[in-house]
Amino acid sequence: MATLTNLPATASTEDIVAVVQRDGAAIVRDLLRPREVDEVLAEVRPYIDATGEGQDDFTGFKTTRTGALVARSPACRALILNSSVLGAARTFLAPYCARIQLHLGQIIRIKPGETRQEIHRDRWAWGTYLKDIEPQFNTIWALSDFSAENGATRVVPGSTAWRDDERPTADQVAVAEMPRGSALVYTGSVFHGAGANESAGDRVGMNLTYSLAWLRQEENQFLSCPPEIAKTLEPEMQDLLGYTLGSYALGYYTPPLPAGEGPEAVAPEHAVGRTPPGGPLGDPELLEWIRQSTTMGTE
Ligand SMILES: O=C(O)CCC(=O)C(=O)O
Ligand SMILES: [Fe+2]
Repeated sequence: MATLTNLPATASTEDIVAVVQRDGAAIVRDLLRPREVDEVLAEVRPYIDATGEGQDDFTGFKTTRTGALVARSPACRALILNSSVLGAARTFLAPYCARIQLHLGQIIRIKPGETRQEIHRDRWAWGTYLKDIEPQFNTIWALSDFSAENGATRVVPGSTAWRDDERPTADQVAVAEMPRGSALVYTGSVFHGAGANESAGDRVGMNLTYSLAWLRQEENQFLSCPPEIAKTLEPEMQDLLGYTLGSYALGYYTPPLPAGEGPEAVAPEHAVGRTPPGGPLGDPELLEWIRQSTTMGTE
């Protein structure tokens, strides 16, 4: 049986990134105190209770998935901004992008009787086009204990560079058993899947994932957290939602106002009442960097 490296809550960003680069996944134990887990659950419980089960075997016929966590829950926002995990996401994805974004936020409750989810890569959300870059850094925060019996995530350490059509043997699969308040961190490329719940209680996890800001988000954050709500949040969260450029000119918009009544191209910060750094299309230094790292502009 394969195993996952367990790191203490005091692990540095570099420690987390080093294990994730080597194995594709790690457990960071006891990041949250019991009271903090209780606060998260108190805020999201009404939404979880009102969420219906999945409609196919991938999302799980006995699994509920609850979203819009940024708009709905300040305690969830604090987890999204957790400095060691977000720091690890930024460091890990830095070779492939100028900025990262929140890709999705979802509470996954696996009820008793649920069967195993198919082993997969989360990067398949974008199909199999992306080959040589790592698009994603993921977390599942344990809001209940995670055990082999109640459906702890099953992960294949070391599978990051496997072909898309490879599948693990039973002894290559590790079970992410961890106490509530811990987090499984894993890449978009590592093979994994939710376990079967053969216990009498729910397994509850919060899946928070980050991706390169030049890719489309799995959970559309502009619809799950529209500008009226995003305006009330801290700038770092606004940026993670996508209310900032993903690169030079990437993500600008034009407010659809009558002729002459509004600006033309503006950066997304405009929608949340902020003045972006650089011009409306972003930092001119970034344009220069693009010029220098490509042959753009040479005849
Ligand atoms: O809930 C889990 O343990 C994993 C779920 C998962 O991997 C997914 O839905 O993509
Ligand atoms: Fe997954």
